[in-house]
Amino acid sequence: MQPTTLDLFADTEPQPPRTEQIGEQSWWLRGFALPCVDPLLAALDRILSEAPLRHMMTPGGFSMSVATSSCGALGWITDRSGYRYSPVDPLSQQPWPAMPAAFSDLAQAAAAEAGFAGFTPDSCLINRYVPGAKMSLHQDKDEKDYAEPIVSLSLGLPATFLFGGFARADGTRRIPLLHGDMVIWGGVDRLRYHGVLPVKPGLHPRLGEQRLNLTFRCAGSSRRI
Ligand code: MD3
Ligand code: FE
Repeated sequence: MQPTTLDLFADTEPQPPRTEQIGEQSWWLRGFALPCVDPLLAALDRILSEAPLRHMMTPGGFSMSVATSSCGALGWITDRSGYRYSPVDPLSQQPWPAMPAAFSDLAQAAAAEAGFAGFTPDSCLINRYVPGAKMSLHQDKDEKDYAEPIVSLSLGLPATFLFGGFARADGTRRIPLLHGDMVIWGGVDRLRYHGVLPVKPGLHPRLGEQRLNLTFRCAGSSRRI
């Protein structure tokens, strides 16, 4: 047997842990989605052909730098009258595309790793960042049941995620999210402030000049009675 240089490194270099706890009930699963990227992207293409990405208007009248769409029973929307979940895509005035099993199965598997067994999302928000696009610090408060976690999947270009505290002015931790990474945010961490720094220019081998982020949510009433 003639070991290659790669084999030697694989055997001797200490590997960073693939799972990292970043909050009391928040977990970063590096590369968790890598084995299923192909079916995910195929399903995503079908969804975006039905419900294209668009730059929504905030209640304050600014166009978001991130382009968004959704699938599942509910989709997150914003316009001059506010933020909310809607069963209908305002562009097509039709229901959002159904959530593919490839999405909900992956989200459920990731949530289970973080101790949230049986997670059944009814909404997937799709965010596209081109270089320069960002998301300012905010809390996710439009979902009905904060006992349900939010599960995120990052694809394409890297981004620096800001994980904050419970007040806007609290300090933030910077988390470098890569293609295939997933994060689960639940329980006591569910209402933390968070955001994304402007995405740096670059070309991802699979997705080109963009970062896609999918967040799986239970937006409607809780599945727990
Ligand atoms: C932490 N999206 O769509 S996902 C959003 O990368 C959003 O596109 C970011 O924030 C993105 O609302 C971050 C990760 C995320 C989502 C919800 C959270 C992190 C969270 C809720 C509480 C704490
Ligand atoms: Fe958010």
